[in-house]
Amino acid sequence: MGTETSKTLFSKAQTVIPGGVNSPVRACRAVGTTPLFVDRAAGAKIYDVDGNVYVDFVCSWGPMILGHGHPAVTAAIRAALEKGTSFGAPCPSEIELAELVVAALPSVEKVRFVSSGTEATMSAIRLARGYTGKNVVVKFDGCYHGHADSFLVKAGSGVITLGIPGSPGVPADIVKNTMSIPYNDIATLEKTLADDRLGIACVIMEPVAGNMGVVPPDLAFMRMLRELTAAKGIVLIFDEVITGFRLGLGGAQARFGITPDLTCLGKILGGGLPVGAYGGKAAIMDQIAPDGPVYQAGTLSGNPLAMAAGIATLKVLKEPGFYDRLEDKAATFAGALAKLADTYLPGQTTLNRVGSMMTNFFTAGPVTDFTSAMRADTARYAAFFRDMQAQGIWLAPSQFEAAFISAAQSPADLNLALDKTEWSFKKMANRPKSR
Ligand code: HOZ
Repeated sequence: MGTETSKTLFSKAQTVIPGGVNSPVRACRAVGTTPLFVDRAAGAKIYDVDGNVYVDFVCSWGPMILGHGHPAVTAAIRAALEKGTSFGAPCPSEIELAELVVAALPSVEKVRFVSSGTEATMSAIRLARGYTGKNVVVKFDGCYHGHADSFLVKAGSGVITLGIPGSPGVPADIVKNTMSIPYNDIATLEKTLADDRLGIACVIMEPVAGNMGVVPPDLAFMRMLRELTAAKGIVLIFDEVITGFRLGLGGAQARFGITPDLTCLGKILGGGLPVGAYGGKAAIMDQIAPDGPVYQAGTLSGNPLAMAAGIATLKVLKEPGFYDRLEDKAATFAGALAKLADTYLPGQTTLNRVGSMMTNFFTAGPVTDFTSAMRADTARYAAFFRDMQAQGIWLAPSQFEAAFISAAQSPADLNLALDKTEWSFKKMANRPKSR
């Protein structure tokens, strides 16, 4: 089946929506195609408006860990819907979700719900600045923390994908307070944090980078980061918008045994509805209005439908063995994928995986930071993406994003993806590299 209806809709969308999309990577420019318009999604599959079906490895960029339309989540949303869609006043489900978050993440004593990951990170740095009385935010090259002004410095995700170095509209006066340093580079970290003249309020980190493709942290680096920030009174923020409830109930912080001061959450927390959150030590969180002077607010914050979806999702994730099964599935899949790469493209790819998130980089590797991620052959990834889409496998339309394993993917779904990968790699092996 073709994709003519999607193409027609895309032309129409471009007349009323900038670039025809509401988030840039979706435009699929980096892979030389145009977006598929989705009609519906169920379990491990998405169905486009032309009637094509795809095994979904994008999982809405992470949230759909249970697959699409999980019955418990759908039932919870339906029940909440019957009671009203937005109150602009507290509702009991906010407490229930907050209690689930606090129980899952021991570093989080109090949590504030917002409506997106971007809101969570921008609010967290405001809080860190208010708490410390300092201005500078340190981030890491290739990490992406949403699109707030302070973060658009050497950022990942769509910013790398589209090759945008910074963004017009972000005042120099704001980003002068953002320092971006290399991920996993202990020497630069030590030097930066040692300089008291900089006035560092916080360091924000993706504890597993997921927006320059998946890049695992070096544990020694993380430990040093925790030690130095604690010694200097710098607030350590983990952006667990992707890794939270993805790498285990306790996120990356539990997996690696490193405790941040503040944590940002989103994606899975909302069970597929728009939610973000930031939380941490009560002493810091109590600085937020109305208890403290740091202002942050939101009409749809704590939205009852989103709370219901989040609660239902977290309850399934808490079932015994959930993460062990997901980990096994991801490890088996990644093992088979690596074997295919070794057979057909030896020394030409690097598979980075942490739990159920992974990226197969088209470069010899190792990929440990932004510089090494940028060595990936994006033209090869684009060819691979197009092959996979044509064969019913839906991957992120960028080399610099993660592929996600969900609980809904069956062995047959994963084997189909491996078969199609083999077919594409075989073709690629007979073609010269683009660079
Ligand atoms: N920035 C997200 C991916 N890491 C979202 C992309 C999208 O929804 O288009």
